[in-house]
Amino acid sequence: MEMTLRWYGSKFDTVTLQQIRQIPGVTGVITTLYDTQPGEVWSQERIHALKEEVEAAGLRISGIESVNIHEDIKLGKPSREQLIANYIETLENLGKEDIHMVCYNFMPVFDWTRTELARVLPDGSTALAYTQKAVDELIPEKMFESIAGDMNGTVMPGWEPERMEHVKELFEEYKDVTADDLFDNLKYFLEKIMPVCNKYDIKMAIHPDDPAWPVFGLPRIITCKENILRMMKMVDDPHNGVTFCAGSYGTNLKNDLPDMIRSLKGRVHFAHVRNLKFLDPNPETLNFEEAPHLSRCGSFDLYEIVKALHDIGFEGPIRPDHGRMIWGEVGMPGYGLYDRALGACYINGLIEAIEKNDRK
Ligand code: CS2
Ligand code: MN
Repeated sequence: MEMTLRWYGSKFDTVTLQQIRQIPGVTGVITTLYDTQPGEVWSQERIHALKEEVEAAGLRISGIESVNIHEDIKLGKPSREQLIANYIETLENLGKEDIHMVCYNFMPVFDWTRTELARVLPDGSTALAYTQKAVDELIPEKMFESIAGDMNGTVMPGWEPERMEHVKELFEEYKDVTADDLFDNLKYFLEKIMPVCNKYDIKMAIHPDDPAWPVFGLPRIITCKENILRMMKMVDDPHNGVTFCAGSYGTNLKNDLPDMIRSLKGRVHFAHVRNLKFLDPNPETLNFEEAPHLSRCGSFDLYEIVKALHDIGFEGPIRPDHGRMIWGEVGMPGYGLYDRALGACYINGLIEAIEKNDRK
């Protein structure tokens, strides 16, 4: 496994490549062209420039998170033809620049959903958190305004203001879209892009929906073992794979994370490791916060998660996921330097222990 950190580019990230380079064991970044819109073609020149910048800092681009999917593709509208053609061109340009892993998601309207970006934990740090009650009381169109105040002036992935301007119309468009429609539209998209993925050996890695169940009456399909295996079979090509995001699948307590990983042998192309702490697991009143990566600090056994990844022979990029804001750091909630650096070291420690045991 290759330890990486997510990096949003020098214009948008408060963390620098030079800082990332000093985290022991981190050799690559997972990055993106953060100022592109879904549907836009990424030019080879821009990808090349990004690559040079990363390499000049002694790191490499281990993959992209994300090349976002335009809503019309998820909705299956006629305009998807052109948008898919553009996506293929972007993949081609990434392939020519020797980039072989692309993370994306297929969530309608909203990307991940949290109800608090800065819940104060007992130790004084702050973390992202979720309470069902808050979601139930929220008018979806107001979701953006309600969290914008906590973004510390950053633009958070999935919560770009341009996207949020159209939330109301989008809800209207998704009114009659069922989960099966969404599966069909995903299949259509994947079948179109598989040839270019095969040509350049680009592994597509779908990120789970977060939280892993339908929200605000919108269908969500990448939520559990049954659905993800359905998707793998639907387009049975190793380039159609997954981002195993422990924190996202783990929002749904019915998901057995190590078991899911083991069922996805050969199809996990990217791993996100993070811990959640459930203060109340009752689905009606559900309340959890994002915890430090250590198993003893949260509800997941990270050793078992990393062990399952190791056992299925996963060799791709892995990264700590959201961290808390600690030691007074100000930045994009979930994406500060310090707590993620601790997370990377902890996960690398687990990998070392597992590999050592293997040799015995
Ligand atoms: C991520 C998602 O930051 C996060 O919460 O888990 O934004 C993720 O990057 C996208 O859904 C992947 O396309
Ligand atoms: Mn994730």
